[in-house]
Amino acid sequence: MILLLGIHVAFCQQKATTDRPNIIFIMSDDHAYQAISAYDTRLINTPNIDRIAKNGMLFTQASVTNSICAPSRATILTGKHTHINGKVDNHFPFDTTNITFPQILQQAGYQTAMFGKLHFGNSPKGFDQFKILPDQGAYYNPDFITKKEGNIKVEGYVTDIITDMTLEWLQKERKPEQPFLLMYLHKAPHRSWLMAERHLTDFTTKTFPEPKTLFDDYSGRTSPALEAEMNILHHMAWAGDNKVFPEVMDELGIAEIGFDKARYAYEMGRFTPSQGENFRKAYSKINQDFKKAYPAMSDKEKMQWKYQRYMQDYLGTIQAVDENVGRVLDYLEENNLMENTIIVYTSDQGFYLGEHGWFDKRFIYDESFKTPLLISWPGKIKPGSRSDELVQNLDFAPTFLEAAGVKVPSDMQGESLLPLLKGEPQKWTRKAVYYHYYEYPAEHMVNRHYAIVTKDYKLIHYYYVEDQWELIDRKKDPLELKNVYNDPAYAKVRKQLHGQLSGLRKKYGDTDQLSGQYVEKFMEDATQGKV
Ligand code: SGN
Ligand code: CA
Repeated sequence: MILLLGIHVAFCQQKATTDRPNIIFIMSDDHAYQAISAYDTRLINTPNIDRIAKNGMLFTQASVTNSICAPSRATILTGKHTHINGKVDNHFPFDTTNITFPQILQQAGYQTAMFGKLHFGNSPKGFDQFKILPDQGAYYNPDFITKKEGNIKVEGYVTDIITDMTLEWLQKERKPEQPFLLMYLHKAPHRSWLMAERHLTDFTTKTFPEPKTLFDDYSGRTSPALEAEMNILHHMAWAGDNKVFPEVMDELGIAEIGFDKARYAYEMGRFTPSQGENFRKAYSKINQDFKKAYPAMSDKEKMQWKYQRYMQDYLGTIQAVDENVGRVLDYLEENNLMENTIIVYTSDQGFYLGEHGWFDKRFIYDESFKTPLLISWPGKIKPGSRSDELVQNLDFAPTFLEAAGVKVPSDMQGESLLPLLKGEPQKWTRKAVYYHYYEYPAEHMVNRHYAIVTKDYKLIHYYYVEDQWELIDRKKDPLELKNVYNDPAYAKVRKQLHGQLSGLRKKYGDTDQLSGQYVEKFMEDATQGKV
């Protein structure tokens, strides 16, 4: 009897452990939802990423709290807004006294691993294994900082390599007796958009539809949209981004934009001779045609030409992300690992693909404020379901902890997505989200702003250089071209949103945008030109 009881207890413990779901968190860098066919079929077909939506749930209103890389990652790991976790910008180091959800899961018995881009300036805590790119990382022949092998350099294409590492860990290091957290984090499709050799000839000959606001003149909003330096015509580099050969620029007398040729030279310098040859070959016809056309091109035509070049390269990098996500999903299917696994696909923020004439992110306008989010969890999430709730990257930490049956620390600020995933949206409470972007003055010159976003409106405060408010009617003006803040017809809405915004700022503890130790240090760095 005692023996039987012992066996029973052991069995229950074992069951309790294996019942806890595995978590695979797949995140790309700067992946716009417009470039995932589950969201939008105009630009690219991504059958593998779409598999996650087919098996699970697609979120139409997922957003970030601060649309920039490292701050978004800090929010994901801590479940806290920027002003609390302190990761104000891409440069200020992550404060490792923060407690992150992987640390908590590891302590609770999860096996943990991270592969790819983190961008914290320091190594992640709470991981049994990691291989991360230093800083932004390189597309070709990238270096990695690893937990067990020191610093290594791997020949090949970064998206394939990160996936190889991920699969190798699943095959050789995963311990079947433990649930696992696997963070699989792509560098692609980050600037400067170098695609894999196998896609070069396909994508450099494609043509893509232009967005409606490619020629936005920014007249309907306050000054930050006009002052930002992320316009495709004016700020995208000819060689460094669009792959115009530097000697062609010289021949045509085209002036550099930023570190244009230096960045091109840096990328070229990383290639092996054969990779470099393939690259030059793939872009040589484009360069020949450009040389002939350029002297007669109007500004409008230059914008159109640069937009096509941008899309070819950006989407080309996504083709490899999709293929590699497919490799991981296939492995999980073939090894019976789908059943009890939460698979998330998201990006650290959205990205402008020519909307408002822009590339990059940072602003609260939809294409960069929103981010793709697809989650599958067989048996728990109804296949092919959708949610229009206002979820955020802030919510991942509490979601994963709750799914693992671990207590969520009371100072985490997100809301668990479990009710939405399990088809109980009536239990979801959030009706408005809070946003705060800080990195200014800095690259792309997007002014600091904070905001409240509801399903119907955005109330935005650009506070740093000038004091300016914007009110966007999301339903009537989905392209976000018109500030109606001073329109008397919106007086009541404006008043109500101001009240809600103050309430949110109080709730999240962001009462004074210019104070707090992190922000003060950031300001000091910014004034000294270190940001
Ligand atoms: C680099 C890019 C910027 C980009 C930042 C932040 N410039 O500095 O265009 O906004 O990264 O990106 S580049 O000339 O170096 O490509 S983030 O995704 O890391 O936030
Ligand atoms: Ca990013």
